[in-house]
Amino acid sequence: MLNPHLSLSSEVRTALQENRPVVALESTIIAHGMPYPKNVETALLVEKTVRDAGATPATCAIIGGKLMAGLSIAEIEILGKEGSNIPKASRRDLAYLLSQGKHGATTVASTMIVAHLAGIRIFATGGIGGVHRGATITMDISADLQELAQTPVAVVSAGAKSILDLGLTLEYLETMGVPVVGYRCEEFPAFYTRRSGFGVDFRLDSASEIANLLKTKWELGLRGGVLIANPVPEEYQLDANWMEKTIAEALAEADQQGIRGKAITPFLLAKIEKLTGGRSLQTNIELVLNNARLGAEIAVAFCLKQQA
Ligand code: PSU
Ligand code: MN
Repeated sequence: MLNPHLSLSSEVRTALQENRPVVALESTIIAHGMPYPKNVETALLVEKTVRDAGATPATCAIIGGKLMAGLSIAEIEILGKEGSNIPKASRRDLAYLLSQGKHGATTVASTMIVAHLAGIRIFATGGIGGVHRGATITMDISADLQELAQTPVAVVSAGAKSILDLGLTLEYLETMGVPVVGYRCEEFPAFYTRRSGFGVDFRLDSASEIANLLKTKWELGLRGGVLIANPVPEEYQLDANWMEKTIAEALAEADQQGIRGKAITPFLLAKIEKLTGGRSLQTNIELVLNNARLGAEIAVAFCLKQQA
């Protein structure tokens, strides 16, 4: 029985019924993470990438008070065009937006919730939220981390941006029992760059081994997800020192303007894009496509193992 608040596109419903691989995708990245029309173009290209790799894409959002897995092109257009007019919806926002019949752009946390309700195990995105720099004072820790601790969905990301405190983010995940798997890498990637100076917990070099780890974790009845770190392809990574300077400048400006809470990540993303003359956006797009590809490969491998 499907949850009464959830609605699946016919493509997603059929794929799930036939036990075919499905990859969940988020929508905060569309409404708050990239400018129009690049956001819509990218969202559609990400869906195509998932399809080309043999899985069905399920872009998630809240439309008119319904949790959606699988959006029409028109719905993706609305999210992209309306941008920041669409509320950024994390776990705490769901009940309000649904009960008011509103739209919402789902974060990593809430996309995991939608995926889980729909029966989707694999989710690909750009970067996850984490423990912010200065969190010892602000207590700004993304709800994405708690979600990884409790909801059984694997999240493929290019690590996390160094707008966050990556060391504390990894400590938090360890405390919560969330395995951090590096796909063909030993270091946790820092989104725009392949390296961060922090190690992953385990390196795995194939989608099949990752699918095996997921199956094993969930067979054990261990709750929560797995974070799969997939570094941005070499040719698209940005210079680490330049990014560190740029991020410091963006953080200083956010501080000056008193930007806080859920507004901070979108603010920093837009600022970094401006400061890098759009190069951060190009890298962002490429790493999302790269994650969509790996997400689909893992979903295909996971499906095979479920049927074996
Ligand atoms: N990191 C990015 N791009 C994004 C986000 C994070 O590089 O678009 C979005 C994701 O949706 C993530 C959310 O779940 O920001 C985290 O926001 P917060 O820190 O407010 O929980
Ligand atoms: Mn936050």
